[in-house]
Amino acid sequence: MAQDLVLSHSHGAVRTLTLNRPAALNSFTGAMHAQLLAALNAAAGDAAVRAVIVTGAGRGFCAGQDLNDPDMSSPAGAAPDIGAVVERHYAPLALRIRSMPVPVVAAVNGVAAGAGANFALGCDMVVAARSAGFIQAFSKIGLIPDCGGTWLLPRLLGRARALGLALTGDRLPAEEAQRIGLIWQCVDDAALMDSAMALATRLAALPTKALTDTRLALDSASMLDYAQALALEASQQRELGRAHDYAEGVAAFRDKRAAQFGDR
Ligand code: T3D
Repeated sequence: MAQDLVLSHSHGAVRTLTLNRPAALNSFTGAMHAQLLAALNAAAGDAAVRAVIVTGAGRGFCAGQDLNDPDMSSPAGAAPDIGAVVERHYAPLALRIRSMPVPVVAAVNGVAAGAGANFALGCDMVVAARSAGFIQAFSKIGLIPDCGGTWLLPRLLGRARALGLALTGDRLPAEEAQRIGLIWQCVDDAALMDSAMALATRLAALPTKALTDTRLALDSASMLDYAQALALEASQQRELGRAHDYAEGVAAFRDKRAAQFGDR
């Protein structure tokens, strides 16, 4: 029987996906990639799911590529085609996270290194345990940041800090990551999962389509000029304004009651 390399658990409208290779700090193998993508697709396709948490089993979040994974190696003697690994696994993962129809919260329970760091940073909100740290480990093995790192890091931090972290591969503690705006929140280790669940539950009760459209608008705006961004805002508002959630939000405001959002 195939090993459960990604555990899936639902609590109300929140689906928690746990990377489950703790002995290797949840580093990515081809098999774990396949299970993670399947679990994300299942959450995306389930109308009962309105927020997703990703986290790691054991003391680490994810140490990036499993550097011992035989699935990733090339035929004996051939130079490895790491570009193919990125195309086959990391690009689809990064794009899947960014196109999820529900918000995704990363609960970073321990070290997040290499592609593991950028997998977390690609999520919509990142909550990290105080003992966790983020490491752009790529330069230490002769690679560049992948899994979206080259796009995400300068946007989140500016060029100087992005380049500094990527060149040195130094560990950035969670507290510092919060201070410089790389992540949403750093919390005490014991409070991590409760904090992530409270945040995901709060997001799950909000108008999902508006949340994911907000992600799309912000990501798109960084590549648009001002007039184009305004045009995109108008087009998205036009669509959202015709949807149930907007009517419900306004009605709830007028009736002084809690809104019951349902669009996805
Ligand atoms: O094909 C491709 O390569 C393309 C894709 C590239 C994307 C990438 O992610 S490249 C970056 C790959 N990741 C790394 O280079 C990180 C390697 N790991 C580390 O530097 C350290 O393990 C950490 C800084 C993350 C944590 O250090 P520490 O001291 O807390 O733990 P440790 O003792 O090093 O690791 C614990 C165990 O996990 C250990 O196994 P053992 O000796 O107890 O049996 C270690 O070998 C294993 N482990 C950690 N990271 C990986 C790993 N095993 C395989 N691959 C790993 N990446």
